[in-house]
Amino acid sequence: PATADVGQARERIAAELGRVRERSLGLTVESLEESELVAQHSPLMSPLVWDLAHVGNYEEQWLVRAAAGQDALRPDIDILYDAFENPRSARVELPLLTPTEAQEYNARVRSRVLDSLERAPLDEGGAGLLDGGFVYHMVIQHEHQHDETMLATHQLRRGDPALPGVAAQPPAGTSPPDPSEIRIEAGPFTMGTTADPWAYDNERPAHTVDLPAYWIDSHAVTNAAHMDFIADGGYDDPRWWSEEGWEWRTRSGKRAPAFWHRDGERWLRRRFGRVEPVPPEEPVQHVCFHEAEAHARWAGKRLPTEAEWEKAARYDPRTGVSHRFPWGGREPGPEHANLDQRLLRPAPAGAFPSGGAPTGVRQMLGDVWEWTSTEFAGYPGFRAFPYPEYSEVFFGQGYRVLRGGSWATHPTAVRCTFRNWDHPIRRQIFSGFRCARDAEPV
Ligand code: AVJ
Ligand code: FE
Repeated sequence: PATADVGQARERIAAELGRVRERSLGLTVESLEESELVAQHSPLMSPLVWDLAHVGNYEEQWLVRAAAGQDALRPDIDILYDAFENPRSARVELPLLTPTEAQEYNARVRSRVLDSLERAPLDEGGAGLLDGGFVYHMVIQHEHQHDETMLATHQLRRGDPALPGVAAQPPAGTSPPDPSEIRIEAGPFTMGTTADPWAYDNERPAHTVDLPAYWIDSHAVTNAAHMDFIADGGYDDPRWWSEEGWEWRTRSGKRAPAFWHRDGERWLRRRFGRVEPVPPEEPVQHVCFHEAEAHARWAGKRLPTEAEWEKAARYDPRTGVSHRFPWGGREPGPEHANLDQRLLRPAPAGAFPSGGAPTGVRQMLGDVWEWTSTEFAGYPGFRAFPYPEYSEVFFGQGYRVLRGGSWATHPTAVRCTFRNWDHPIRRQIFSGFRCARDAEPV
């Protein structure tokens, strides 16, 4: 039976590798001219052609060299695509591969990978690179994460739309969220994971966390609620902001989420090159941690900790079991969550009743990444694997954890244990939030 399982695992890996590459090409060479691929659309982002060759170079380093033990194809370009050597703002100045060269390089790497996959011992025991297919999953997720980053670059670019426009159509089963808050009783739950062969080092190991009772919103904060915060003078009232947040607010001059602008009485937003009225029922998007925190305080609440977020998302109070997804163990489908770049926008609050958690919270996965109050750090017993530059070097640097993935996240790159992080001032990512508050003990 082990042999049949390994055969199936290889097929799944090959299929996922093919799917993610299709997406990367769709967001680059298939949607933009060469001049736009090599351009710097924002100092916050890489030129898209950098992301394209970077995912190929990462694949070469991990699957051709480390996993298959083969000689390097292009050791000379490692330095160009090293994210630590080159800050995003400087990548446009590098002697990068052209879009055509990048495509050819990626294809050469890929054919080596598919060859060696046939022989890869995926059932290898212990905690090796190949165990359970780990390093392949890591490479697939890495490319999907860059695809989401590429979409943030698309959102920042000016000019005619390059992506299809998508109308706001509430998915079937959408109804106003009710109740608006859920009480989670005090008690321990299992946070993180030890066994998941897709989990990054920062999700490990599984450990017990005991939380006091708290309330958490059943859905993410909507544009309507954020327009109320704005109308109530929230951006001009230092009472709601932390000292650091107020510093950001005054220095930046920002008074609304990114990509919003005022048109008389209305708020409009630019979405991938098209302007539309801000849809009131959608989760607010493109807010930074400081804006999320200020809004929550204005509402008489606070942001959840990441433990509170994870417990609400995956803990079943009836059985005491923590699940991989809010709805259980089944792979995410279109009925569960707004993932996978299907809608190209968040779905209204109250969508996806089939994707709810046993606690009653909705839309924990998909729609918008949710800021938490927690600073990114390692769990007790953390061990960097397979390299410290994925997570460990970001610990204790003031990054805040975001949870749950967005509409732009691929299903293989999110689960209830998945941890994302960013600087508290960043808002070009597909970020929103939900609120929480302490509960009075019963
Ligand atoms: C987990 C999204 C913060 O983009 O910086 C990509 C993912 N790491 N290449 C990032 C990542 C290496 C990472 N985030
Ligand atoms: Fe990367």
